[in-house]
Amino acid sequence: MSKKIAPVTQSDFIKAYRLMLTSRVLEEKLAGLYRAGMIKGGVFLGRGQEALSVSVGIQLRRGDIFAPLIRDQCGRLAFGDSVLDTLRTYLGSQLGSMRGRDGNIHRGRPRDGYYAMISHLGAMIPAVTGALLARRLKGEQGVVGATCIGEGGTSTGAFHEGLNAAAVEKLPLIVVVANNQYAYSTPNSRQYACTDLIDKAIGYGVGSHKADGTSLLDCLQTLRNAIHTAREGGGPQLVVADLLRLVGHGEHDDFAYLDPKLKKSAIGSDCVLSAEKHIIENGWHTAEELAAWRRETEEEINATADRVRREPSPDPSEDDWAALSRPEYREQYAAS
Ligand SMILES: Cc1ncc(C[n+]2csc(CCOP(=O)(O)OP(=O)(O)O)c2C)c(N)n1
Repeated sequence: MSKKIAPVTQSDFIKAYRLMLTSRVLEEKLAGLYRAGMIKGGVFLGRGQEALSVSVGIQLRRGDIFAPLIRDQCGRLAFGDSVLDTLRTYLGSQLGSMRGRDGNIHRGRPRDGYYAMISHLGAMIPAVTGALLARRLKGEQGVVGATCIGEGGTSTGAFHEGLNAAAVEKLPLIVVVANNQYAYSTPNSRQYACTDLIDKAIGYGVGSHKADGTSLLDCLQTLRNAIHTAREGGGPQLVVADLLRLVGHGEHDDFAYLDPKLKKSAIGSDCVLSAEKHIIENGWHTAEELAAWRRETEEEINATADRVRREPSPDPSEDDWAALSRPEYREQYAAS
């Protein structure tokens, strides 16, 4: 590889941690609003996956492609989504970029490289593979495309077809697998038979990177390496991070199937708390300062939610149901 990969600095770490904190507090708010009956549709949280998710979103550049999945609230914020637009989408505000039409997680800004997810597991891999091929055919260079998936999604045909095609074409695709031990209630022992998911990289002929999903430092450095390698022409890179989903599949799921041994194991630790420990132990900030950041974040998110709850909802009989891709909506969307 031509250029040296810079190590993660204190400032990189703190910037990523602040986004993790925002994401965590925002998701706690979303869970509360869901329980209070104020959110229609499902709420799927990324609690425990923030370190991995932020490490993808924050290290991509303008012009890159990011295709997040349901547990990537943190990566979305890191890639430029806002708390305001997130709350507008969940609360069905007509002023949000999805104009109150979305089922909470399919939001995106395709023209900024921020793709709206397709729910069918694995489908974003061929979508990003195709987009990268299109960019190559247009002569664009130096662009990478990253997409996230759970270990359950790696069992689909779309995962196989997309990754195989990207490997054959040597496209700059980064597939980030959050191995959170359960696909809904299906444990890993019923999901795949290889020893480690990362072994799949050998079969596809792509680069492989293993990360400790509970460690922000390790996730940042691993994703930095993977993104750099893909950008420099190394072809697709498979990143697998081991961690534990710290909540149910969605807020409707009580997670009664969780094996308590996993919760007590090393992968059961909370990446937000581990990042805070790292900051305090290195003497970068005190526990009091971190507590103040959390209070400020909570105040800001509560105020934004109160504002959004006063905004109008779409009126189904009055709404223009034309696609959001129409030029007039595109303009509004770009301005929001
Ligand atoms: C092709 C396909 N099959 C089934 C589903 C239903 N489904 C939605 S999420 C989910 C579990 C996903 O597990 P995993 O990929 O491990 O991601 P996690 O939810 O653990 O983050 C399933 C089975 C789907 N969306 N797409």
